[in-house]
Formats: sequence, C-alpha cells, structure tokens
Amino acid sequence: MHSNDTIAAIATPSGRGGIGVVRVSGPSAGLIGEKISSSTLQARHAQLCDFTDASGRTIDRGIALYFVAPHSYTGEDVLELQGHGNSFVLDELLQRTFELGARPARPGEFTERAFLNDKIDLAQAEAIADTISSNSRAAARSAVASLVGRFSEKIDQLLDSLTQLRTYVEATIDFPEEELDLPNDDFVNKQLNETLANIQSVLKQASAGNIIRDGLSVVIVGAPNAGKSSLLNRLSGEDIAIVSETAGTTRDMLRSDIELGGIPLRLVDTAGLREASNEIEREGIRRAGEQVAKADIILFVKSADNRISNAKADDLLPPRDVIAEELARFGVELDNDSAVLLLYNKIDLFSQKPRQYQSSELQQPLEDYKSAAVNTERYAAIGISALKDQGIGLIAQTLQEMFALQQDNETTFTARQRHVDTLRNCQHALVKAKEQLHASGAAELFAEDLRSAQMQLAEITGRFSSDDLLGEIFSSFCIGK
Ligand SMILES: Nc1nc2c(ncn2[C@@H]2O[C@H](COP(=O)(O)OP(=O)(O)O)[C@@H](O)[C@H]2O)c(=O)[nH]1
Ligand SMILES: [Mg+2]
Repeated sequence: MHSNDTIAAIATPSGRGGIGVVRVSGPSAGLIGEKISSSTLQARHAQLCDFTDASGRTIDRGIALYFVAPHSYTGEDVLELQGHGNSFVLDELLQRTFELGARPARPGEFTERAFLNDKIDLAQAEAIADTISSNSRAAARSAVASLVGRFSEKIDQLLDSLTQLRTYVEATIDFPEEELDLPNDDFVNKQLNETLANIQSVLKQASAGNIIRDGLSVVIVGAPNAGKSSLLNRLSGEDIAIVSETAGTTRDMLRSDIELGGIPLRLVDTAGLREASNEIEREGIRRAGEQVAKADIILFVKSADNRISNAKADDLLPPRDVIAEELARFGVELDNDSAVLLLYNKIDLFSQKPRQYQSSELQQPLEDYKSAAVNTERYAAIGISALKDQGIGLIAQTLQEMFALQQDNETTFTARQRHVDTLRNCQHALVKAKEQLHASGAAELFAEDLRSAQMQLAEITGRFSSDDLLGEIFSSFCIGK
C-alpha cells in the first residue's frame, strides 16, 4: 500500500545543532532531491552537495541521502537532507520541498507509513515514540527492546499457539466422524494450559514494562505527625516539606518525582488525617482523598508503638478491610486496585531494625498474583525510620515484589497500558472459553471463543486494528517521526 502523495518535515528537534535533517517520503522524493541538489542521486550514497532554492541561491551545504522503496524507513522512496541544525535554514529547505510537490507531514506520519508498509508492527511503532520520549535510562533501554521486536516476538508466539489450537479444533468441526472428545483431549488441554501460562508470563512482563514507561503514582497518607513529610523528604533526598512537631502542618499537596529501585515514582505528600477543626485543614484532607483515589500505591504511614517489638503480631498487618475502614472514617475511599504499603515509622524509638511484617492470615506470596485478584494481594507492612534513614531500601524492594519488577533489566521491554489491558482481556476470554468447553463440550462455541481471543491479541501488533485505534496512536507522535 503506497501513498501517492509525498510528505516532508524537519526530523530533528528545533534549536541549534551540528546537524539538522529534513525528511521526505513518497513517490516524488527522488525528484525533489535531484532538483534541490542539482545532481543525480544514487540510492544509499551519501552525497555532499549544495541545497539550492528556485533561483539557484544556496540554502545550505550538506549531505543528501536517497533510499529507494522498499528499502527505507517508511518503505517508500525516502530523501534525507542533512544540513545544519538551525531553524531558519531548515525551514527554507522544508519550504523548498513543498514548492517541489511535497506536503507537510502529519504527526507520526512517517512511522505510520512504515507500519502500513509492513516495515514494523504496531507495538514497534509505539516503541519508537516511547524511545524518543523516555525519561530514564531504564525506560529508554526497554523501549529500544520493544522497538527491535522483543515484545512483538512474545505476542507472535502467543498468536501462533492460538493458531495451532484453532486449527486443531476447527479440523474436528470439519471432520466430525473423528469423534474427538474435546474437553478431555490431551492436545487441547495441554495447548490451552500452556498458552494461558504464557499469557500470564507475558502479562507480568508487560505490566512491569508499563511501569518502567509510565511510573507509578504514590500518595503518602496517615495521621498527623506520623512522619509523612519526613518520608517525602527522605525519599526525594530534598528538603521539600516542612517537618514539624505541630500536628496539621502540611495542608497543600507536595509533589516530588523520584526514582526508587529503578521505578519512577510520582510522590504526593498530603495533610494528616484527623477530625479537622478548621476549614483549610478539612480541604487538605478532602484533597488527600482525591489523591488516594488516583494513586497506584498508598503509603500509609503510622507511628510505631509497642506492638512493633512483637513482630509476629497480626495487627501489624490487619485485613485490608480494616485499613479501608480506617481511611473511610476521614472520607477517604480505598480503591480495590491500589497497592497498600503500611509503614510503621519511628522504629528507632523502639530499637527495631527495618523489616517486613507478616500476618498469619495473609500467606500468599506477593509475586504470585492472578489476573482477577491481581491487586488485592498488593498489600504489605514494613517498619522504617524516616528520621534515621532506615528501611528506604526495603520500601523499594517491597514495591518491586508487589509489582513483579525484575531487578535485571535484560528481560524487560516497554509496554503501554493498552497492551496490558488487551493481554488481560485475552486472558479472560481464554479462561471463559475453557470453562465453556468443559461445561458444554461444544466445539463450534469453543472455536469462536478462541477466534475472538486471538483477534484481541492481534490488536497489540496491529494485525487487526480499527482505524480509530491507529489514528489515536499515530496522532500522539510529534511531527517528523
Ligand atoms: N524518632 C523519630 N521521629 C520522627 C521520625 N519521622 C518523623 N519524626 C518526627 O515526627 C514529627 C512529625 O514529622 P512530620 O514528618 O512533620 O510528620 P507528618 O505530620 O506526618 O508530615 C517531627 O518532629 C519529626 O522529626 C522517625 O522516623 N523517628
Ligand atoms: Mg506533614
């Protein structure tokens, strides 16, 4: 699918730089290149030349690079004019390409063409945008892993195993004389279970990749004087919040973006939760509630008391409902989806070392989460001292466990929320398909369920994607990409 119009844009950031590039893609790219450089361009040869305007005046001197379809970024004829990084010069060069028949490229249009011409799949196209916009080394590394296809490979493997399963099931529909007992068929069960296990593992990695890309929002809540502001200062390594023995000091929301154990965190410190006597403090508490509703993680800071010395005490990690009720008393609603980390602060007063507290009732290992119940298990308690800088590493470690983030970044790739949601939907669809197969044994229904699960999954790499989705993805790029 080749476009019959030619697009052009400045591909380098505006401002000053050693090099600035105007990129042109489409059927007129070669002609435009020859007119501007007044020479015959050889494909894939760097050619030094003067770029001239209509009157023959030199706009800039630089390198012209010409790529002939399909061997180019977009899969079309592509011209790259590498001049100097100055916006007046580059603008003139760009205007010249318009005079010669190109039109301004829309945001993401080069990459969109690359996708439409099968140079890359949709997840890779997204990874290009993510690589460009990544704001930490970990995010950049994992975005590049997705860009080169690490994530797409996993999706393709899942699609392949679903194809095998579908082929098998559809054969039994076409040849009913074989009389296969699908619900008890070894191949069906093995393939289905393996695929489900693989989806679970990709989902875990994709969730981690999504966190590396987007970070997590963290709200610090708790009673006045528990040490919330001290914790914010400690985590951010800066004296952001006023720390005081006077209860009710913090009223406005204080924010800090940090990285803890490789996880980008957007921290918010809030007003202490208590029966406020004045209007301003009440407003602070109301806003704290708003933050809790939006947060991925609630750091609930409590002042440690004597129970801390008896670390087995179940009440250090009470059922989550108890925490929800405690917050509800101040009009703060705890979402089922958010992770809760109870922080018993001021352990220094009880000569305790930082540690995790286990409840005898809550024995599920943190990392063993299942799709539906995924977040209910993101709940833990640790003892720290914000004042003495003890237990900060343990907070990082616990968050890594809660969100199944590996320490080594070798296996990670970035993924977007869209990918995580799609994987989860596909997982649900397959679980449902399995249940229905065992309930009814109907091959036709099972085949249809498998088909719909597969179609959903294929949306990740864009094998089946609606125009709306494509529009949404590419319009979020910037121009020249
Ligand atoms: N001993 C001890 N005191 C602390 C600790 N963290 C905070 N504090 C003190 O507790 C008081 C209240 O702290 P602050 O951070 O303002 O609490 P907030 O009201 O929750 O924001 C201050 O006097 C802090 O110095 C800690 O880990 N150990
Ligand atoms: Mg405070």
